[in-house]
Amino acid sequence: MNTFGHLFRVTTFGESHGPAIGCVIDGCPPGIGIAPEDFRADLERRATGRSRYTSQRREADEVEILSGVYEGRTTGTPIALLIRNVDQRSKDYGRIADQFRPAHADYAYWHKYGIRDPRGGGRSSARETTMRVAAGVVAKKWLAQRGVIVRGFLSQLGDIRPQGFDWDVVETNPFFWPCTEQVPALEEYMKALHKSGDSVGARVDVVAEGVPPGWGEPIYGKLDAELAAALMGINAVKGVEIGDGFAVAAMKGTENRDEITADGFLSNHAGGILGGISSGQPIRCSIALKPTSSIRVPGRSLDTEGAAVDVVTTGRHDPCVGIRATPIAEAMVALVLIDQALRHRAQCGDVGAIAPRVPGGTFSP
Ligand code: EPS
Repeated sequence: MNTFGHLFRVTTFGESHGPAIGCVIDGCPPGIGIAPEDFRADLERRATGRSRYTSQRREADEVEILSGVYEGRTTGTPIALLIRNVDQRSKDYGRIADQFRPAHADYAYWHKYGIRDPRGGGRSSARETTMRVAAGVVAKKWLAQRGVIVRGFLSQLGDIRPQGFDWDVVETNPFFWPCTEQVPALEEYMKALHKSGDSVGARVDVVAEGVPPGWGEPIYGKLDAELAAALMGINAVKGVEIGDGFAVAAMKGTENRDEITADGFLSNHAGGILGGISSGQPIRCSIALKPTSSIRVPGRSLDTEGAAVDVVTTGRHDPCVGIRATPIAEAMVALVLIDQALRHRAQCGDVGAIAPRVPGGTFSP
């Protein structure tokens, strides 16, 4: 399955070391202004080689719009986007082509298909997420025209957590970290990690503000269920929380409920979703990403013949994939939201609230 969404449908294709990667967006509303340069900012945010703390592969990530846009506006027909791969170094993968990296998808791909493209991780590479971000740019544009802003930040790196929060600083450092004072400590942490040849996990939070009440389906296709599936579908994601997430297990009803007054909700434990439908409050999602499996520290495994091997992965790998995951998670949230908005419009005839509502409020960490 390489297609995502119901009315706003995105199909991605391509491998990390193939000639190109791309996507087709079907069902996109007409009239959205889109130019190749619109993709640049988010693709840069996600790209490798933009700081010393990520993979040093250098891809231009220039989007070619092949169809679905005329005179700078979407036409309602399928939008095909293409990015050519230019900096593949497939010899890095020669030694591990017939070995299974512990914790890597290559073991499961091999057993499922009996064949795989090992170069750069092939289809299981984080390179695929480039096209999710590209499709997310179109979704974000449509959402922004309706007052919906989707943005995220790194909320944990290993065992380090933010000691302050300011949206304005998130984009000023290579980690998407919301507290400037801690950035030097993160840099030191990453340098030591790189030297050790190991990798580390991370957590990313995404917030969608301005979502009106009513988006989401009541039983199957709940907004939170689709967000969880979309976010879990990002490579390396092992956990998703909506609102207070797993913390609700230890809560009392009196602590967890978000009381409602004429001035608004008094809290947002629910993460902006009630009964699978947006409440008008900020939507809060959080993902946990596992440590990169491609590491230099030797690990025991098998090769495709079943012989024991010590796997050592060299090459240009991210010591923490979470550092580049913020724009990817934002894109997945935006794709779910546009799809649910269009579904709501199809059934209910508008994308805003029908009944009077209380103010949704803003996000506070
Ligand atoms: C990746 C391994 C590296 C990363 C790649 C993701 O690929 P390579 O060994 O070819 O340099 O650079 O990330 C990207 C190319 C990208 O655009 O995100 C992996 O195994 O997932």
